[in-house]
Amino acid sequence: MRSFPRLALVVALLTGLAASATVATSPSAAAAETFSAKGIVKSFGPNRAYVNIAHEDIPGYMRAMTMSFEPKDAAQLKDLAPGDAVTFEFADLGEGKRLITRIAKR
Ligand SMILES: [Cu+2]
Repeated sequence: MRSFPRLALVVALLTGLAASATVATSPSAAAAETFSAKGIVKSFGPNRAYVNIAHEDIPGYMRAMTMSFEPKDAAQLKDLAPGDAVTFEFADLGEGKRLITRIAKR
């Protein structure tokens, strides 16, 4: 069976990839902390794929600055406009990805 060694190699590689992916993702998944913040909506990305918010200090996380957050669901951003003051909660998923879990005007 000529193709068997190749198949075995592919299976071994995939198993190895799956194992390393598990190792790579579990620390960040465990560290996916959520934070509450206040800020002002500044602008949106194309199709509201993200929102730039000038956020206030977030204790234990970072000082005040403007940065982007991705909505968990695009509908979360539909009633917002630049200049709106908001309170929001987000999860830091690592690698610069921050997902808004809740956002409301204040
Ligand atoms: Cu920031």
